[in-house]
Formats: sequence, structure tokens, C-alpha cells
Amino acid sequence: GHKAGCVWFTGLSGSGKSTLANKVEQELFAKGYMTYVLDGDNIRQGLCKDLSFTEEDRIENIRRISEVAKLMCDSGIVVLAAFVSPFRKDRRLAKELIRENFLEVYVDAPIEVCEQRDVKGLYVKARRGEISDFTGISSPFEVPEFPDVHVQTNKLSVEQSAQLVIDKILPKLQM
Ligand code: GGZ
Repeated sequence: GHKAGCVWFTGLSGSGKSTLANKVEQELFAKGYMTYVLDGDNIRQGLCKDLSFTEEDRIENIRRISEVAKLMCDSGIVVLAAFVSPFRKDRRLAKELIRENFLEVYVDAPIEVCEQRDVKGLYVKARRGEISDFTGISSPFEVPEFPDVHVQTNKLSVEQSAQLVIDKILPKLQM
């Protein structure tokens, strides 16, 4: 049977994490895998709605998500987790907890590009000081040192980016 795993997407707001996670999910689902995308949209309104964007709350956010992702992996699902997850230590803890078929994907776009995209208008607000602790502006992002996949979303199409991820995760799921 198919194996489970977790692809963990990390990057700035607007770097393309959720878009890429959804594309990868489509591809894996088409191959018969059970898949699920976890992202801010389904986590921060429910499980983590009590949490803000302070360092402390982001740590707790990622901790809870890691525990959920682990349970989902145990049940046979390939979890696509798309969170800013700005701290190296928390990404390492996620990896150590989940263990099985864990892949770290650095979804990389220069902040200028993310800011120009400004899909949700959050960068404008952050620049005006209307949002505090905004990643890349008033809160740090620790660039992954050794990601399993480094995707430059301003240079590749979504399809090309997804292919890079698929090429790395499929062999693990098939082992
Ligand atoms: C970063 C923020 C913030 C602040 C709201 N900093 O582009 P988005 O909108 O859809 O993704 C961002 C999302 C980040 O939530 P995460 O749970 O992924 O963050 S973390 O892993 O750091 O816990 C952004 C929106 O929420 N958002 N305020 N201050 N992103």
C-alpha cells in the first residue's frame, strides 16, 4: 500500500506556500494517495484561533500543527503543511516529531516580490504599523539552512515548483 508522510512548506507570507501545497496535493491525489492540506486558513480559525503572531504563540501554533500532522500521518495520510513557520528550532521539532517521510520545502520569493503580490493587503498594513509582528517586516524569518527542496517561486511556474517537490517525496512514499 501507499505510505504516508509530511511535506512541510516554510516561507514568507505571499511566497506561494498554500498555492504550491494545493498543487502538490492535486498531483499526489491523482496518483491515489490520501492527502490533506493544513494551512493558516483551516488552522488559525479553529484549533489555533486563540493564538496571535508573537514568537511565543507562533511556537505553540507550530507545536500543535506538528502533533496534528503526526496523527494524520499515522492514519495514512500525506499531509501538506503550509505555514510561515519562521523559526528553525520549531521546524526541527516538527521533523523530529513526525519523523516518517518528512520533507522540508523552502518556498522562497524575495520579500519585495511578496510585498508586490500582497494578495491579502497585509504588507501594506504591516508597513503602516497596523499589523504588529509581521514576518519579514517586524518579525524575523530564519531561512532554512538545509531544506530538502528549495523552490524559487518568482522564477518557476507553479507546475515546475510542484514537480520539484513531487520528485523528492514520491521516492520516499514508494520505498
Ligand atoms: C505573518 C500573518 C501575520 C503576521 C496575519 N505575520 O499570507 P497569509 O496571511 O495567508 O499567511 C500568513 C498567515 C501566517 O500564519 P501561520 O500560521 O502560517 O504563521 S506561523 O507559522 O508563523 O505561526 C498571513 C497571515 O497569517 N498573517 N498576521 N503578523 N503572517
